[in-house]
Amino acid sequence: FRALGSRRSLVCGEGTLVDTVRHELALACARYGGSTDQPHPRPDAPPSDDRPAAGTSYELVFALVPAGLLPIAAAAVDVVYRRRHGAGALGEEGFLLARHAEVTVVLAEAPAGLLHGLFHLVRLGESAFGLTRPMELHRPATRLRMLDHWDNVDVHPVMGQVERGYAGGSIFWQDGARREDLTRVGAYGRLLAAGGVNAVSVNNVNVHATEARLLTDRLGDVAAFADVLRPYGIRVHLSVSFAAPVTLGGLPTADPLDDGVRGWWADTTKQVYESIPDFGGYVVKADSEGQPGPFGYGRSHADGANVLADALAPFGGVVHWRAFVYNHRQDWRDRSTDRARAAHDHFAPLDGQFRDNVILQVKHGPMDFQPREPISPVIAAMPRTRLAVEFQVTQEYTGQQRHVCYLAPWWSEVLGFAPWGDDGPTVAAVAAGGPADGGGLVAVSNVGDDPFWTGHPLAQANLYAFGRLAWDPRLDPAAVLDEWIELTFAGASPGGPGPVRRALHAIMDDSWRTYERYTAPLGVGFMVRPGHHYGPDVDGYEYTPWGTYHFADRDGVGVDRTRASGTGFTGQFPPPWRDVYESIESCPDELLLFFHHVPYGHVLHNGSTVIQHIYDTHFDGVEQVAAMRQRWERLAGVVDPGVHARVRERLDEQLRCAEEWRDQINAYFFRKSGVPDARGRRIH
Ligand code: GCW
Repeated sequence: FRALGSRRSLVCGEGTLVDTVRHELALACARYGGSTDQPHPRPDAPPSDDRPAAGTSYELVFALVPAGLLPIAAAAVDVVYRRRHGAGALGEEGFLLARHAEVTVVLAEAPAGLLHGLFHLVRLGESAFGLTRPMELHRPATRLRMLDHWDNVDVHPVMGQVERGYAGGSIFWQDGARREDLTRVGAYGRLLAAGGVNAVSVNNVNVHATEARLLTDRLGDVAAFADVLRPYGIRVHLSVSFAAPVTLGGLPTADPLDDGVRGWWADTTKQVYESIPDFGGYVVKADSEGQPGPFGYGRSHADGANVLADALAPFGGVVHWRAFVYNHRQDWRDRSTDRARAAHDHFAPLDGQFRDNVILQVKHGPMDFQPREPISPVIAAMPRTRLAVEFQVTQEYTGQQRHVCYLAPWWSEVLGFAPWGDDGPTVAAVAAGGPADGGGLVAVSNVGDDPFWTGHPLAQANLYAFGRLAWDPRLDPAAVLDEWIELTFAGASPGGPGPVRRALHAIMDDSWRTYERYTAPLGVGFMVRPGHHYGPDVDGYEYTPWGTYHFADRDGVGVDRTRASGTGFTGQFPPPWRDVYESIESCPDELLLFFHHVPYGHVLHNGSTVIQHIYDTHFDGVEQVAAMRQRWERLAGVVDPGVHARVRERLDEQLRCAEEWRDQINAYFFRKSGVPDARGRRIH
């Protein structure tokens, strides 16, 4: 904020979010000696000594157009902007940044645009005030950019308070009650807005008894969070139980086609909007992993989603209906059932049957947030449905915030993937929607009440990067990381951010691929300890009902998902991918074992055999972690000691765990195959 807070600024416009911009600038000015002003002080406002006298020339101006309140450069910029882009080009959240007559100007058509413009300037720092700057128009690629919390009010006996949470307890609740002091929730809103997120769902999609009541008698909790998040342009959403009409309403059924049930959802929703007029909507996990849903009444997921959508429609709310529906009581002996197929089998036939305010929330891969999967074919199968793509910022399968794993390169690859081939739209374009709004991007948050927010301090970069990529999926992950390093460490280290920047890029840029190297090979996935999902256990899930198998035997490994001889999953993709994945020759190496069962001697495109590739990547992965640790060591005394100590402790654990992965995976495949390492390294 130094570049902004040391200047003379003016903020024109009214509304909660404009007040936030003003407030942020005032704080920065108090710290860095600048001043901030507004054009028309209210008649009742006390005279202020530090108000610049009339005629002050401003260096920074924020204005809503067409407010045009002042004879400043805004008017000139405004003319140019309208000629080029037409009115309405900025939308609800966009902004225009220009340098005119030595004034940096941020213009927006709605208050949220000024807030996003403010944070953009914070990122730019001094360069926002350079002599020349071409005019820039910024608007988000997609309207809905949401984080889902898997927070419980109570501490769940198995999952803890935050399901798959690796950063302590919930920032929202403590000891079964809403936290009295919500300062941290407000700071969280500010943090999210700075990245570009504009919606938060506050509670776990597995809705337990206490949490179900957030919809009714505990709605006050949600309203309190909404009050604190609103000044940062963040709407609150709520996970609800499909069985609520029975469990909360006392009705005999939750059948979505029952009039009493429809009425209950309509009345209950009306009450929600009475307390929270800008409430975002509901999130629902139905008929999945034990959650109730429409199947219980012989109804479809469209019937289920639409009843909630109808209740929300009069108020402009949406329902995020999750597509994570599969048989979690599979028989491992049964080779015809394929969990990867499930979402497409259930949902693709329903395309066109959902209301406009239903958003089908699809995990980016067909399985479950593994470090490598193909994209979910559902993303390419429902042109008449609003789709949101779901990511997992919380590192359930990517090291649980004990391992450094910068996920933006992975998300960026997914978002840039073109399901219909290079000439067709990307995944990001599907989420953004065509002429009408798409469903946007959603991610599971990695935040808790940990003093560093995310357990592993470097995991903060994932939270930031999700927001930035949701705003603009074309951003380069390394550039986003650079922004995060600058915002987090600039000024905090005696030698300037240079050494920290170099070290963090070396540690983080490739850390997702490093993680991939020492864990399950070639896209086969899982091989984690059942239940908590941390650390290796090659056969941990092999004979369970969860549908996550690798089928390794003495001859080979991998899942045959071809149409020719396997589960037929490849056929759920449109061309060209249905054929690219079908053929062993064209299937990309990194997904080979996801799609094919191959012998250990099968030669990859990279020239190595499958077995030798397994050995090599596992030895390499561990060496890379050891190098990360050394680099971090050299930052002792350069970064804050508390941060240094925490990251060091985590890197020690990462190295220990990576060695365990290496040794178990290598030993397992050596024992199965009997093929020795061509380089004669030690395999246990
Ligand atoms: O990845 C799995 C997790 C569950 C989670 C589920 C989901 C909230 O292991 O803990 O439940 O996904 O996405 O619904």
